[in-house]
Amino acid sequence: MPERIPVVEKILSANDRLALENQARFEVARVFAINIMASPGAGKTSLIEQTVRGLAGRLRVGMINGDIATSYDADRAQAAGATAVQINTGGACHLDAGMVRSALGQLNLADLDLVIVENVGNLVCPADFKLGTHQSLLVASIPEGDDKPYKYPGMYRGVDAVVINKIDLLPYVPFRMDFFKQGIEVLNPGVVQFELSCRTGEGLPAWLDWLERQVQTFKTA
Ligand SMILES: Nc1nc2c(ncn2[C@@H]2O[C@H](COP(=O)(O)OP(=O)(O)OP(=O)(O)O)[C@@H](O)[C@H]2O)c(=O)[nH]1
Ligand SMILES: [Mg+2]
Repeated sequence: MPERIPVVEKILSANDRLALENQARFEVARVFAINIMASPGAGKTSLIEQTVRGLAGRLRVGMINGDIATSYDADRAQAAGATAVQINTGGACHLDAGMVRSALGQLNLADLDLVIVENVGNLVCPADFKLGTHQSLLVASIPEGDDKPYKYPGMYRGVDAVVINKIDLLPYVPFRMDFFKQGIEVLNPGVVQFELSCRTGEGLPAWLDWLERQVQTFKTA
């Protein structure tokens, strides 16, 4: 129905405007922001916990967590040392820029170098909503299967970096790393990738160094 199309466009552009406002707030405060997306249980919060601990004394980290319900993940990030704010989306399957704007009202950006946004676990909708972060990261994990880039191309196409988590499970779960990476390469040629395990710590230093470099490059630009 033709009259529906302008409504959708209006909603999307309203979100984009709010995203630009969020980005401006990050710019003014010189805070680098990254949006982490993944399927449920891929290890978003585990990566955030490891990142906060691994960068302790190097970067001051804030975390905005989006979940349909509970504050479990914000509590975990806070326990790891982040300043964390919880957003309950009340059923929505993604964060939007307005929700992030509300959360920013509860964070003192002047005390932070990095804000990590944990999006709602979902490989579809979050990719369509800009939040105003500088970069976006997809956390994939071994037990999800090696076909995910082929089945969820929109998510893999739009991100700035991919973390492949749970590599400690490679001996136990069928997963063709070459096939998985070929899928990513077709959709997002040359995208930065990290293979790591939040459980064993293997591969974490390369991720932490890269993230710290992104923040420092942003701050000195
Ligand atoms: N074996 C293994 N398990 C992991 C690893 N990273 C996370 N897990 C486990 O995976 C489960 C989910 O981890 P979370 O960090 O809560 O995942 P999430 O993506 O934040 O989940 P939601 O926020 O619910 O979407 C937990 O039981 C973690 O202990 C890993 O590297 N290896
Ligand atoms: Mg989580």
